[in-house]
Amino acid sequence: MSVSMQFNHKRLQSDFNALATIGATAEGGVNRPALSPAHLEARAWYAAQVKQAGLALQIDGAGNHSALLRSPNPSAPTLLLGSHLDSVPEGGRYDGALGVVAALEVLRSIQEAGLNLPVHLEAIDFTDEEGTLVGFIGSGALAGTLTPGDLQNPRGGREALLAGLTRAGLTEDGLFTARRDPATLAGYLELHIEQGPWLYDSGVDIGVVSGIVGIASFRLAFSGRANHAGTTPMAARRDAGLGAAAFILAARQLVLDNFPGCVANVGALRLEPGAFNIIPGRAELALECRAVDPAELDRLQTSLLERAQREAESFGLGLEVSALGQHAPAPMSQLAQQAIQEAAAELGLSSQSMPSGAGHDAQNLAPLCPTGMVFIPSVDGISHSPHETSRWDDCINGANVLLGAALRLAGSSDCA
Ligand code: HGY
Ligand code: MN
Ligand code: MN
Repeated sequence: MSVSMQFNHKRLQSDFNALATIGATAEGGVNRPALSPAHLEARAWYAAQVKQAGLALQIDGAGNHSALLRSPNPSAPTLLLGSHLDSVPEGGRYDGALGVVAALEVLRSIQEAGLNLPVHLEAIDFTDEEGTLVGFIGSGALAGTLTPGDLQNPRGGREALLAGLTRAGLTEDGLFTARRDPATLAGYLELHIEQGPWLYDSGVDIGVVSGIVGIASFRLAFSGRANHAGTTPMAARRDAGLGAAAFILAARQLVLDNFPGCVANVGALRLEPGAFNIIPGRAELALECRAVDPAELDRLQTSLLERAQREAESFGLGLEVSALGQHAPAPMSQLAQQAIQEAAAELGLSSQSMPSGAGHDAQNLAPLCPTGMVFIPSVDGISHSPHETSRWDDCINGANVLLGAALRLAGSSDCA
């Protein structure tokens, strides 16, 4: 059987469009934070698609939803394909969703072709990839890297986590039953939009991901003294907002000057009590920093936290730092990269090896089994925005490459 099967493009597009209506926003994106009603609605939709396709549905203790196409060999390992149906708040339609519907389409196409593989195929939707609750709950639970400690002070807050688990019918203890024995895994492949400008600007069709960035998250709280905004002399203030503002600017300059290729972001800032006429006594900010190299990620976060302390002292402020989770950088497997590159070449598509500045579930799977990611161009590099979009031809290319790479990784031999 040739490994360059094609598949039902129309069905993929109708799935994608149907999914994009769930949690749709007026601006053209989606709002499906992990375990929110919209996210659970998307999962129910996915489950219905799986059943309609005559595939087995599996939901594990971490809420990961999977379609299964079993090999005739019951003791065969499982090749995982997939991504995530949750989104960032006010996000885009492609991030995660494309990878899940493409993975399902690969299973349906192989099933309809009557191809028997030496592996079970599983199209999985991972829980909380975006970290609006914890970050990588589903893939971390499956990989055995999620710990009870991760659930105590998560970046989305413990209350939101417990509410989400309850809404989804999940329990903290149940999350840890999702762990898989790595010996049962033949590999993991994920199709994803690049979420940056490189492929789109360079005109390359396919990105073959070489490695995924490491991510460290912190909550910083600058504390000063709330006071009257009108009667307190400017020189006598302990304004927590000044410490936070000075740190945000200093963090940007520190990364630009000393950490080429790394990033830092303050994605949320809250001033308390938060009134026009009160000097903010407290300023809380959400800090995230990323680096491809583990040692550099350590140096980066140390430098940022030292700088935060200096800014706090310069404005007479206190500083509390809460570490909210860290995900190690992960190299992709040579085997998977080669399968992706060959599948692209066979389809006459240009491809280029490239790192991922975005985090992905694949970084949890990489230490367990041969893991790879297929990137397609993001128009103008926009993502985590309702204006995130990709050309549909690129989506088809990506799904075809996912199919070809899956057949290669699965040994592509008919084992009937
Ligand atoms: O945040 C990220 O990098 C990914 O989109 N979850
Ligand atoms: Mn994603
Ligand atoms: Mn994302």
